[in-house]
Amino acid sequence: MPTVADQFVEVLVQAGVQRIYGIVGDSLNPVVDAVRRTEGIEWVHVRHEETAAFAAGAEAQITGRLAVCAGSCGPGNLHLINGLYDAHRSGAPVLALASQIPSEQIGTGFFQETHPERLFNECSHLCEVVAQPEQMPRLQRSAIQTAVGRRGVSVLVMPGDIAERTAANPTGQGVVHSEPPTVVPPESQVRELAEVLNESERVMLFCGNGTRGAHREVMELAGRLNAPVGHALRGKEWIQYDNPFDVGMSGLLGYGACQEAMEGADRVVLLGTDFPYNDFLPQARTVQVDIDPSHLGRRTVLDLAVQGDVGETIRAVLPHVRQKDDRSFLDRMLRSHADQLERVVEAYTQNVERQVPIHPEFVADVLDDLAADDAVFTVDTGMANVWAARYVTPNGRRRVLGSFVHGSMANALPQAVGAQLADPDRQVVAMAGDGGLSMLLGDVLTLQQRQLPVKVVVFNNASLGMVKLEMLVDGLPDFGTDHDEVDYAALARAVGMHAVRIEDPAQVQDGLRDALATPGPVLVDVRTDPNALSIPPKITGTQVKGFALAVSRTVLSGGVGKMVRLARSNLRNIPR
Ligand SMILES: Cc1ncc(C[n+]2csc(CCOP(=O)(O)OP(=O)(O)O)c2C)c(N)n1
Repeated sequence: MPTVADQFVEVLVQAGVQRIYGIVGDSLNPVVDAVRRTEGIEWVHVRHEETAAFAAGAEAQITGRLAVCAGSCGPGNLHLINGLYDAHRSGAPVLALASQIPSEQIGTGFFQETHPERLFNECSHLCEVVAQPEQMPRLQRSAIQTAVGRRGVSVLVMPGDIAERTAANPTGQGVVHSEPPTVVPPESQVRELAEVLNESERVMLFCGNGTRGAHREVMELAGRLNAPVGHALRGKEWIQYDNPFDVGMSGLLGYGACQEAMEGADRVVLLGTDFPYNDFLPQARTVQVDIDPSHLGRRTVLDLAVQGDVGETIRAVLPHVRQKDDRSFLDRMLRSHADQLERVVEAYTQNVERQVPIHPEFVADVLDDLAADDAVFTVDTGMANVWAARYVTPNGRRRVLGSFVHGSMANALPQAVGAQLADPDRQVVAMAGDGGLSMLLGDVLTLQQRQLPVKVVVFNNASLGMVKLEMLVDGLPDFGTDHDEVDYAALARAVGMHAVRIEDPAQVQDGLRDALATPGPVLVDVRTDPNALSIPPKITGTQVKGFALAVSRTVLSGGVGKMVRLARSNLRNIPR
């Protein structure tokens, strides 16, 4: 007779799950043993459960299908939490198994006791305890269906003794419904949207993650309206390529004329974006289209709110939208965008081939040139995010995964693990900060031991660079941000991994080219300039003041040389 654990694993296999990421232990052992005995599913041993959750989230984002992670009772599953928040907030269908202490001990303050059903509530659509075998497999199928259908996390909490018990119900066969429905707004809304677009003179489209799969439709609408098209970070990979209307990106990491276009437009159309920084939105003259009604109007006041899939909505509205003749707004924005790119982005990559320490933007630029057309980039929260946003050129086939909504550090390495396992033949490049890498460093061992051919490029500035920038902008001298230099290549070599350290800019091209061409895992540790900081496209008076204040404070405390260098490298980047 199968146990509940056997049944659990069988249901996963039926749902197409090929692996479970996690770390074995006590209450989880019956499930792990069932994996050992079951064909078609493997146990992926990682070194930190946070890696397990991030890897599952990345796998789900690459495949669009359910991915699974697991943690043993108490601290084991507690470690999953940050990665689960990230997966949930990224809309990645993930099932997490949080195993639990023996059921008879629950509530007694037993060894390792926690209450995962309370802890994981906020980062899941469904979080339930399997208290008796009779609940299975129905509860598990419901958890899977919820994760897949509502795109997010489900958590099952299962005491080890329940997992060991004989299954009470036949496993049977189940189906997972995974094709999302087409959401088209009602005719009245389509007409209203068309009217608003027709009566506006200068329309600007601002695109987010919800424009995935709607590139053609967005371009057609932009052409009809002569509308500049800007994007949020999560919209970049879907909308920036082959886009003659591109005016860049908004937000703290943004660049180009996106902000200017938003301010100059008499109508801003938010397409599939829940872009969180309301200060960057005009707070007027705005219409929004989103498949999720909870996104409508939550960042800005709206003239019109339309619930619908972006592609479907545009297809429905296009027949009612008149071709605009006047291109002057669009042309002005395109020119301004080109000028700004020239000044802001190119300023960094010109003459940087000789700069020591190596300019991180030079590294990102070279990486962009050399990486495969269908590479997956995983990008650490921190400055790597900025470099990826500015230098990784999307083309509709590449993917860029980051912790774009949750904003957690240390995501790049574990996400690369999941992306590579999901697609073993694809080039996966992790753009890691040295702070991020050191946080989950143990999982470099996972790359080596499984021989996952991930290429980890460490932007090693011996500093928590992003926070250094935040402090400067807030008028604080940087403090607690710098640490001793670490040779991550030496660390990687110590575990048998192929690794290179690059300190000379002349080695960047060849070093990265060789690394990408080397089979198996490779770590490239690039010693980069900690003072190469980016400045947001729209910097306020107070922020400038803060910047100046930090400069003078640091000068007063003796750090003249450093601040002069920093000021020099940033001056070129401040939009005029
Ligand atoms: C788990 C976590 N801790 C702290 C932060 C705050 N934080 C954001 S970026 C950052 C610095 C990242 O440093 P590093 O990985 O070295 O990258 P760099 O910015 O220097 O390129 C910190 C501390 C965070 N986002 N997540």
